[in-house]
Amino acid sequence: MKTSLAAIAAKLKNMAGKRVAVFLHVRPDGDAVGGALGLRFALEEIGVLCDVYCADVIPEKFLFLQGAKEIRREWNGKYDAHIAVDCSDAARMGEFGGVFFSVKETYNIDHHVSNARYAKYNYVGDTASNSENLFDLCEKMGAHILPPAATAFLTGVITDSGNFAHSNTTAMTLYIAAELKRRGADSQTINYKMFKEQTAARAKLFGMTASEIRYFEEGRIGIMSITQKMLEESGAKAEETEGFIDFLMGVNTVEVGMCLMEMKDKNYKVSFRSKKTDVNAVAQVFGGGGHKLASGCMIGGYYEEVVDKLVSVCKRYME
Ligand SMILES: [Mn+2]
Repeated sequence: MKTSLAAIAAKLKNMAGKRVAVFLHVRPDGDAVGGALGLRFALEEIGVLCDVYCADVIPEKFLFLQGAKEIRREWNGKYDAHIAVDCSDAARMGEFGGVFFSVKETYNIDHHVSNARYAKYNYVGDTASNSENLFDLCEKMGAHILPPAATAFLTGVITDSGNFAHSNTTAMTLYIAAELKRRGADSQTINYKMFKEQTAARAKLFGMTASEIRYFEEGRIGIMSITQKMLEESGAKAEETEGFIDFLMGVNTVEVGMCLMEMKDKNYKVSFRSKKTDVNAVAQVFGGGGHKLASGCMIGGYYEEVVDKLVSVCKRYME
């Protein structure tokens, strides 16, 4: 059933003294973690007891948020209502996707237009971040938003809007960010934790990688490569290379950027980013896929051969 945010707010307000479980999705991001924690604190402000569940470990970078370490992976309970946040379908909750339906009162609050409306009460707002919807909900519940909740919600707004740089950023996104700042959100710490903080090993690996970017087609194609040797020398972990490709896309001539990660078995994990070329189509040639402007695939072979194949296929899809 489609429900207005005001109707959901009225129902939750009536739950003082009762217990609620909030669920977020697997591979949790800033909007899932921030939104769930902000909602938890707001519910507690109106006397609702609240626990937060996620089937996956919460990444280290979000642990600065108050309450992040209390997010549970072990199911513990009996609750009067279940609320899913930022989950477009129940499968996104991972192993909690089944338990979610074990109570009658289920709520689904999300911002993905593809949302499957799987709960008893569903609200899907087309916002940059789901944290905007949840903040709106808390306002409608008349809950006090204290600084820890404001920081949590603003983490969601900032991460899902790409620090207000993505095209999904609206006047409402900025208005809500201003309201959260007014309520004591720590925007400096959020920015540092989300976009700047890194290990010395990552900084070293980045320098090694950036100094060896290769260009093709008059600079329209840029390739960054990370070898096992570079990982060893720098001491960085493969997952710390997230964001490297965004740096490559800042190079003014680059239309398509690729990041090649050498795996232990002589396979290359390739990430594509594009300013306009359909890199979903390019990735599909190699059995991968994704979105038009961001995709990925795996390719086996010798490094120079892999580069040749990637460049020649990519050229076919460029105007
Ligand atoms: Mn989101």
